[in-house]
Parts: sequence; C-alpha cells; structure tokens
Amino acid sequence: MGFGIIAGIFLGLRSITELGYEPAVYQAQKTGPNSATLSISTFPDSHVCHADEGEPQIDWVTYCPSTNFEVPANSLITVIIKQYDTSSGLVNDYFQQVQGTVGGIELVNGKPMSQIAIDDVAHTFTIQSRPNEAHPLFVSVPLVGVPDNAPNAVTINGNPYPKPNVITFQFRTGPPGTYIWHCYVPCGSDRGAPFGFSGPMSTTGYMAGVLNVANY
Ligand SMILES: [Cu+2]
Repeated sequence: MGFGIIAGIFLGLRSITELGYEPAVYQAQKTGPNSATLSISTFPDSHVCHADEGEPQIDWVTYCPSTNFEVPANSLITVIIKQYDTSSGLVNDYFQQVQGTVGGIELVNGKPMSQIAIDDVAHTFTIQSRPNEAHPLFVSVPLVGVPDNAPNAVTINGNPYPKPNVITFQFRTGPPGTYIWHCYVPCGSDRGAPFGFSGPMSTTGYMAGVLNVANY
C-alpha cells in the first residue's frame, strides 16, 4: 500500500517538468547472454553529474551518471556503486536490511553484509514495482557512508572526494517491464529527521528514477 502511494506520487511528479526531469538512459553493460553490470556512483553534490545546474541544485546529493537505468530481461544483474557521501542515517529501519539480492547480501568493500546500522547509511538503492505489476521486483540495499572526517583522496572532473565505499550486489530480472527506484535516507535539503525529504529527494534525476527491464 505504501509503495503503491509512493509509486503513484512519483509517476505523478515525473509529468511535472518543474519538479525534475529524466536524464538520458544509462544501460547496464552486457557481460554474457544473461548477465550485465550496472556501474553507478552516489555523490555528496552535483558537480560531477549536474555540472550545468546553479544553486541550489549544484549542492544536491545525486546518483550518477544517470537515474534512468536500463537492464536486460531474464538476467543476473551485478550492480557496482561507488559511494562518496557521508551518512545521514535512516528514519525507517526497514531499509537497513539488504533485501531481494542474490544471497540476501551486499558486499561492502568486499565484505558480505546483510544489514547496516541505521546511523551508518548514506543512501539506499531501492527498486520497487508499480501497483498490479505482473512480475514484481523488490530490491533494497543500504549504502554505507564514508566517515565524516575522511580526507579527499580522488579527483573526478576536477572535484575532490574521499575514497568511496564500493558496494556490489546482484539481483535477477524477469520479463521486460518498468520499475521505479528511490533512496529512503532523508538525504535531501536540511538533512536529518524529520526533514531531509525535500530538494534532491523530491526531484527526479537525483535520488529517484526509473529501472527499465528490456530485451537487448
Ligand atoms: Cu539518498
């Protein structure tokens, strides 16, 4: 029920251009006849992925290089997320669990984890189905934040960031279909409960998007 409401609101917002947009489709790279890898990042600002935006969007947290993903049908999908942001913590501890992945785990810098402490989560990658979906998909993975005092260690497009946490997990797709995904950490403007769901959390193209399962 809650997911259905969120899906409905999300699909409604997508049609209002002032509240975000759909970036170009970013396709998972095929690694075999029934496998593919989706390599993405999460950044504490938008200097890499929305470099042309002004204030306040340039300071918004964002997934990168897109939020509009396409993955092959009937395949094993390996997701690799380089997570550069600090944690702001979860409100809803349901999302501290790894759910819907192969083996019920994620690898955090190579270490298998089935849940993350709520205060250590920077973002979630949560794939959901629209109401009455014939082939429901639910995958939810909490992404561990880098330490608040982590020194900058890498430079991407001229922007300094700390060494990222590298999070990997796998899930299986069924027939073609359209799903949505969203972050559930209040990582938006005025981070921290009960705020944090505005700005990049309520604007498509930053902390929410579409996952298209397609034949390719
Ligand atoms: Cu987030």
